[in-house]
Amino acid sequence: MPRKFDESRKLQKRAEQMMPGGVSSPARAFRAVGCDPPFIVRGHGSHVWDADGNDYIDYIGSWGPLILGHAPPVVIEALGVALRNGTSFGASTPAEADLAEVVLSAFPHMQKVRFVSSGTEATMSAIRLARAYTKRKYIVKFEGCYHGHADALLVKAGSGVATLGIPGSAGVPEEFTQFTLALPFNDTNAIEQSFNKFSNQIACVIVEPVVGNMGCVPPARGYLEALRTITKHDKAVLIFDEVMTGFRLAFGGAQELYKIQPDLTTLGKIIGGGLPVGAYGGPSEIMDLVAPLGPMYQAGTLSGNPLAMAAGYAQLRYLRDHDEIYAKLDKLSEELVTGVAAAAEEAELSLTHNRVGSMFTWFFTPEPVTSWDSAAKSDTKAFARFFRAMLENGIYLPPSQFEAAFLSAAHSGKDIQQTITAAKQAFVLAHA
Ligand code: HOZ
Repeated sequence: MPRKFDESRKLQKRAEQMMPGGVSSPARAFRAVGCDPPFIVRGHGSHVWDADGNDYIDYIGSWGPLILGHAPPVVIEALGVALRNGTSFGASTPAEADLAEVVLSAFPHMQKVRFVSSGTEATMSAIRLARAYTKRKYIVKFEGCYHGHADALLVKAGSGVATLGIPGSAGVPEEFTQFTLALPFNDTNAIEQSFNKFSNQIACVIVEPVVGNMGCVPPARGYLEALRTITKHDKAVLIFDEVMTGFRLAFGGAQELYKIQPDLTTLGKIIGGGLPVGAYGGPSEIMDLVAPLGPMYQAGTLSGNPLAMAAGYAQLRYLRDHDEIYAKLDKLSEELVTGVAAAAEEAELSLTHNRVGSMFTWFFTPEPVTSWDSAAKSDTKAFARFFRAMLENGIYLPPSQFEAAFLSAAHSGKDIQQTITAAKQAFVLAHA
């Protein structure tokens, strides 16, 4: 029996009357996959349910935060306790220092951290701080990387910008991006050339050390080391945007996995346990420029919100005390990603699969995907057919070729086998 989506369609129509595209964030509108989005009403463990009662195995996980799955008891209990005391005070609370302590323990280069309310705020503030510290104007970012929607960063960006084919964004005057240099990811020559041309003028290089926003793209061997060497040599700040990778690829994020220390790190997603949070941090020498200690201004009414702090602290403490989770995530993700790739091969479809830990993407292209140019060669129409067939089979994937999927500690071997079986059927349809 085909699934019914009547309730979700009704809800979508209602939302469209009042909200652009019916959504609060463009990627959720499912525009790139040619179907209406299911309206999610409940999540538990590895599953979500929509308004029509359809059940899905979820590989979005709220786009990364839910590393323990939906509604993990440890987070729900901590939230219950915090909630009874109130929702927001706009004042300091003990919970901020609790979360700060565990974040600092995971990132050895960080001596201080500032909490904000989203990843966008974290990256925007880290760049302002890098400029304040170096007294330079230029910034380097990479094509297909996405660091939120601040004006200067919406240049050749990934995520929804890439999905919807919007090259930059309307409403951003070119003067606002004149100091943004967008270079190809994984290309050491390009970065060397830029530093030669703009020597002593580049404030920072910001990078997703493992990219999640053009689909999952790992760094080439030696690439992060090269970024570290070049930035150090030119006294530019190296910013690792670990909003996705922090506490996901390892407790200490991509920088622990690849053993590279950046100057500043931005965080979000997992550190909020599913509530809105971001953070940026680094050595005191840089962080002490942030107001009220220094002249770099950044503020927020809901920054350090006690509910977000409590949820994040509960989730991070659980991860710290259950380090074995990372090996389990790695093993199950490998089983899933290679199982689906083998099903594609059986169906004589050439896919490329990229995976680092529990972040992964099946690209509908036979060629290796190492940069935006190679990701963009994917057959997005075939991806959309695959996506719709998977959804019909009860598998909820990111609705874009250019977004990473995530596995959680709540996923089971049974979920993985069910997903591989669904993929076998979907590949037959994706062929059509
Ligand atoms: N920027 C997010 C994915 N990379 C999408 C967030 C959302 O639409 O919820």
